[in-house]
Amino acid sequence: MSDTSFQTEVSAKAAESGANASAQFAERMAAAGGRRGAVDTARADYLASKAIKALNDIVIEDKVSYEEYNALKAWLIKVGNDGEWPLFLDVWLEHSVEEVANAHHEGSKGTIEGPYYIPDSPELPWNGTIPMRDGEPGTPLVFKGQVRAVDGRPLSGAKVELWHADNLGFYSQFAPGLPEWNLRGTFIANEDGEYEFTTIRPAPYMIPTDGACGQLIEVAGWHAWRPAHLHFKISAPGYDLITSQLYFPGDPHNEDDIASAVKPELMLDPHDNPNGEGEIVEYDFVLDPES
Ligand code: MBD
Ligand code: FE
Repeated sequence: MSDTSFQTEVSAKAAESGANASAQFAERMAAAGGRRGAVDTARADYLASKAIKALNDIVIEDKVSYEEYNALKAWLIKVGNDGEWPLFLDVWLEHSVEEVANAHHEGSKGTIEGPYYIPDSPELPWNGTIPMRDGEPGTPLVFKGQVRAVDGRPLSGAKVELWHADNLGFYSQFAPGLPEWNLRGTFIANEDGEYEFTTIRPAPYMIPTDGACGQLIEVAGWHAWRPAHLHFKISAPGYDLITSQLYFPGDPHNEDDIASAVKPELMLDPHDNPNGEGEIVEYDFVLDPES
């Protein structure tokens, strides 16, 4: 936590963060016993047939050429070689999966997890400071609020997991030169479900431009930006876990997030901290009973 070499991060490469994201995901799937049983034969037949037909329809309708077909083939191979399947799927597909999964929730809105979550971050008291380097660059941000159930009861001991990019837009364990748990922590709410902790305001995030996803963005004339965001997982026994992200007003990419993961309910309202150091913001989380 005393490393102040902020230079190494900027040499982050897609292949490295992609390989890390792919390995992390494989590890978590293996720990969960794999997911082969998650899709039965009838469902696999139905969904795979529908997906293949959708692609064939595009080829016929839009008269896709052999040049275009081979460009696609080369690009798909590159997505795998760069380890960017987690990035590609989480940026361009996960938002719809999240919408379907949480449509029934009456409590706080959530949004996508993205490729950079790491479970089991260090546990901290309800009012701690997230692990960060000495002199961590960025505006200090005090984040406070309460975890409640939809019936209004405070959820004592709820877990508030937070992870986010640093002031250059890099995530620990996915960019070189950062301490393992930098800007990752699990706060345990007090008896009244409250938390009040200090972190720093993250920078907007540009997805890696030197890999397959960056190549697609460039050839299609898109941009690679996500607005600055804080990632959360909020959980308490007997309640559905919420995966969320919170955003800052005025970010130029709140309206055109490459990952389509911004919702009006997820906008923060930070103010200058009366103690003169950075900003303070309040945000509560409301959990649905386990479904
Ligand atoms: C991120 O930080 C992120 O949150 C998502 C969804 C995709 C890529 C990078
Ligand atoms: Fe992110």
